[in-house]
Amino acid sequence: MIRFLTAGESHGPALTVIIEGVPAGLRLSPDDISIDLARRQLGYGRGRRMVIEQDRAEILSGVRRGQTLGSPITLQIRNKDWSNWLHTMSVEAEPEETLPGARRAAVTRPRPGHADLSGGLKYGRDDLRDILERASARETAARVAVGAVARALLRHVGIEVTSHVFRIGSAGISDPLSVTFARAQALERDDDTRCTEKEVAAAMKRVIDAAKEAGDTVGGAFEVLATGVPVGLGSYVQWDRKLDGQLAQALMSIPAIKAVGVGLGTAVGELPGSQVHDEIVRAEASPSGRVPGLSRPTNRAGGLEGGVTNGEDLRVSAWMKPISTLMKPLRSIELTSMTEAAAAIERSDVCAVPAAAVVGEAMVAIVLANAVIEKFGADTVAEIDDARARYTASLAERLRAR
Ligand code: EPS
Repeated sequence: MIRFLTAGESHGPALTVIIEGVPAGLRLSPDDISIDLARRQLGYGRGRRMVIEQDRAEILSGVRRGQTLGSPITLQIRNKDWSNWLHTMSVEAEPEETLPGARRAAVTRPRPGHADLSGGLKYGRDDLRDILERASARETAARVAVGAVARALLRHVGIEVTSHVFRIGSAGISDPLSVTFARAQALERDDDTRCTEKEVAAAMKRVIDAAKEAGDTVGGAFEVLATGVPVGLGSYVQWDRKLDGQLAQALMSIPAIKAVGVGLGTAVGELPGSQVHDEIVRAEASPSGRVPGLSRPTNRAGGLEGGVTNGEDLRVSAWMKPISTLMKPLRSIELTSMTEAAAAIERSDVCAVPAAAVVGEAMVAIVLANAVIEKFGADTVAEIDDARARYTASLAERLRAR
């Protein structure tokens, strides 16, 4: 099982992550990770921090001569911005006055929607900076690095993961399921909305511009797709082995995500069964999917039935709330005097949905990599290859034409 722990404050020296359980013999280079880190930094509506950073992961352990060793992999992403925060973020009780960086006042007016208030009360901190430094979505850079490692394993077994943004505020695509994997994957790496419809993308940018103009922020929704997923990952036999449940938890753990859907998502509550379920036909009639001899003319289930992959493309969506730092702040409380005051303003993004889609890809890749390991073995990629070949042969035999 792949486990990982991230550490690091948004304006501390670095983000660090230790990943355990990656099989030995997997090809991995720092460049594989940098590509995804760069994609996460993009997006129309991002703030000034992304101009400062150029995220790169150093591999400190677990990889030698281009291959994983089976031992824990340590990755470190340095925060370039740290040089401006040495005084504020000093670990010393009395930081030296010579340390560079602004002398920042304590944050004492919690932002509605952020972890500021509940985190400050939970951990007994008077300066809410102690909360926001770790609650910041900066931490998702570390997760994207883990996702890149998971993606390397998935690629090895023929699974690709991509994403597209289908809503930003009032602008959106009405039928996200109509966007094929190939269409989403064909988006340019530096596409700044990750929306596949040109006109909708332009409308999304207008929505973001208007929010910025108004001192407001805007949320949206994205879909993560995986293709080449074998039938039989996950299980229905126990609640915590259901892959849809694991995917929902993984996506909901991304900051600001408030809802997750699989396939049709919430529409399943409005439609009759005949318009929700995907018929099973002989492959000759409608070739698709990865079950030999069988096919599905539709994929409303998003590739999951009973918490188990069914061979169709995996399709999971997530809805993100608007970021909680508003340049025209909402009402809040000055905690030092318990009087009403406008919420604090921190440097922030107007919209981070395209970046969240890249984080979504990472979280889905991590869950899928674990499911692959659970089904096919965990020590070496050679063992995984052997187990996959046996499974594929047994499926072909079981479903051969009679
Ligand atoms: C982020 C880095 C942060 C924020 C953003 C995400 O950097 P800074 O606080 O220095 O501007 O831009 O986080 C938030 C919007 C938030 O509310 O936490 C990043 O690397 O993605």
